[in-house]
Amino acid sequence: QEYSLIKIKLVDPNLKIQSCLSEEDKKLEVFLIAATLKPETMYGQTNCWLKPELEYIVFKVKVKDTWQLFISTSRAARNLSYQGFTAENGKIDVLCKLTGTELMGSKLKAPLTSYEFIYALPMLTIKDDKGTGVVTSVPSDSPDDYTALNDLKEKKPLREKYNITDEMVLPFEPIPIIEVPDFGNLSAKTVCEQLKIKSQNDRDKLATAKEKVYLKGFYEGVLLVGKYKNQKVIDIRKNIQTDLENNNDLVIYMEPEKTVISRSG
Ligand code: ZZB
Repeated sequence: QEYSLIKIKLVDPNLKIQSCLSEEDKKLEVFLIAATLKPETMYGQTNCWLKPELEYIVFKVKVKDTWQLFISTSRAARNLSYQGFTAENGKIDVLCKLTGTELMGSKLKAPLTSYEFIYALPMLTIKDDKGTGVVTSVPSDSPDDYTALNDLKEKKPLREKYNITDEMVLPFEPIPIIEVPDFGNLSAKTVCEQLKIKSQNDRDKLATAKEKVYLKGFYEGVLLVGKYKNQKVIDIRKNIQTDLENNNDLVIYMEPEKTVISRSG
């Protein structure tokens, strides 16, 4: 499985990370890396999701001859270490370990979105064993993101639990970026309302919603913004991926198939 990893930059130094770094490494840029199959939706990012209790690591990578710091699960870092990003093949230079909670509320700069800054917010349903453990949020087109963002907007105690201020959540509305026949320009919102999804814990309904918008958006979606405006998503996805990569905002990541242990004999 090939994923695009979107580089989402930490705007302010994180104190815990700073305390782990040498003076030299403190000069490097730090990125959360979000795994996605849909780089064309990056125009609609409103926040970045982290799982509060999950452990993330900060590790050193080289992209196009520039050293930088990436944040992901150690599982993803290990995979990246076999894909030419680290000093030595298969070896990770772990500089710091921290939980999602310790990164919550970080101010971030993400590529392509029209919001100048976005924030790291909690999503409880992130899977530990998929992608990087960092998920970028596109509530216009992803039912999971739409519902999780609404949960945070509607539930003040949930914000308070993770020290999320109103300014990090309330101003952020889904951005219309892709027109999908029958679903309009906020397809996730349309489908979540149709299915009467109440919270991010409505897992079955959310799976149905995802299936509905995924296929139709994939084959029939038309981009409404940016350089490839009015073109079908399926025709220009690769161009957006290449543009982001050339601009140093994206790296390509291969996720190996899960090992199947067969019991024979
Ligand atoms: C941006 C985006 C925009 C996404 C969208 C989806 C949608 P898949 O297809 O099942 O492999 N994701 C990535 N990693 C994780 C994780 N560890 N736990 C939970 N969710 C994760 O799912 C890939 C998508 O799942 C990724 O693409 C990411 O969200 C999320 F408009 O990134 B996506 C209808 C979906 N729309």
